[in-house]
Amino acid sequence: MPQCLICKTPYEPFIDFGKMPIANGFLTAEQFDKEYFFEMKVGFCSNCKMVQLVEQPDREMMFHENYAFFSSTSTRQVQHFKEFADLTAKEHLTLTDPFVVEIGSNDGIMLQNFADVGIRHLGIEPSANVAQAAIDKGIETVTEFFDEKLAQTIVEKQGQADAVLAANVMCHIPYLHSVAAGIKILLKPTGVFMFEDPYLGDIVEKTSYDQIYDEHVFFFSVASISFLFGQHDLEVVDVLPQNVHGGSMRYVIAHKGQKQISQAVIQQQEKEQQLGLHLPETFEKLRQNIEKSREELMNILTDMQKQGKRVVGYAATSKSTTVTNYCGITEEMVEFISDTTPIKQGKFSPGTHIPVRAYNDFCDNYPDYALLFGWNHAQEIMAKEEKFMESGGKWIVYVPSVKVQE
Ligand code: DWN
Ligand code: SAH
Repeated sequence: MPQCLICKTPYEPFIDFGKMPIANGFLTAEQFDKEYFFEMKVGFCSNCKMVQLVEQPDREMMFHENYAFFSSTSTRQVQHFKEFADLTAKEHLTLTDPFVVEIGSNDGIMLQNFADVGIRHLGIEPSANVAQAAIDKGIETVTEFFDEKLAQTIVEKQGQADAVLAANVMCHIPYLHSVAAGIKILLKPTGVFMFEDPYLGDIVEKTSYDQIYDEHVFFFSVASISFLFGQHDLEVVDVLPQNVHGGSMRYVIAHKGQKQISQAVIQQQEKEQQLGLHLPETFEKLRQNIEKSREELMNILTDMQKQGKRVVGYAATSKSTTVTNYCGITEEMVEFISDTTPIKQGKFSPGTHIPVRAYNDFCDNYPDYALLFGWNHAQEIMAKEEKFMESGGKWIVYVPSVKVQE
């Protein structure tokens, strides 16, 4: 039986997605026969309440010099991180010569805002190509994986931080005890660690199972995060729901006893009890909902195929790798996936080998249906695709439920 990565309690997985490739491993035809797969199973620890992948590929297989995700591909996300940075500066960088550190800083989408106004900052980003994109913009970045040892080095060279930030990266790191120990060392006595990740409550409520892929080893709740940081003499002092990536939660962590705990923390914990995030039955039900979602999506796609309709995937997201592989979506159903990221274009989708093409290929010859793999950016995407809809084009969506949408 696998053991919980946080508290070592043995647990039974509640779902097995079968063999999955590297979600961001977009590849050329010559690479097909060497493609790597792992068994993707997910479990719930009834002791510390952490939901987690049973097996995760080695970190160097996912985060390297050809990492395919560049954060700044979404204008909504650029705005979101500006707001996050502004709030941090206003509320937490009030002492003289403040220092802010970001874990998983990618192409500098957040740190740009501090660099622009001359605030002392440091990005920690192990994927060399996206780190270089940040460095090219004048953002201080080290190409390293964050852990306790690196935290010690940063403190020795640059001192402790007023604020440590992280977005969509904590859930990627299996060795979270080392990360929490590093935060304990890195934070000034009055400092805060603020991080956000897709929220387990939203995943359960919306059946957004495509948030599960190799990079996402954990699916957090206030309960599981409180347990983890509690073991390192740190505590959750505030939680703020975020309307990004289909529903995220921002957690504010401080040294124990340093800050007042907000009512929001208590209220969110009560909400989690109502949602049943502490009960194995909830995840049994989630498995059933995932299976139902797959069946409904495949019914639509096979129907379209029979009718000879053209379906094109919209955005070659990491999440789409889970959907295409788990459902068994083929090139016969989805002609190609359109994506704005140059490094993905001209390649094939991981596992299912559906061609990934430039955005212009979508615009130049609109399909009958667009399968919305970037559903978390629906607002931004719908706003710029009016012409597609005017041409009679319709959307196939699968979160929070499977449907065809005009
Ligand atoms: O946690 C993670 C999140 C933050 O980003 C990482 N593990 C990897 C990545 O996940 P994702 O690939 O599912 O992210 P997005 O932001 O849902 O999708 C980005 C992809 O969508 C890019 O390849 C660009 C593409 N895209 C597009 O083609 N047209 C995005 C938008 C907004 C568009 O209009
Ligand atoms: N913060 C950005 C990027 C999220 S993608 C955003 O929200 O858009 C996750 C990023 O975390 C990748 O760039 C990856 O290289 C990085 N990462 C993965 N493991 C890490 C670790 N141990 N320390 C720091 N960064 C890590």
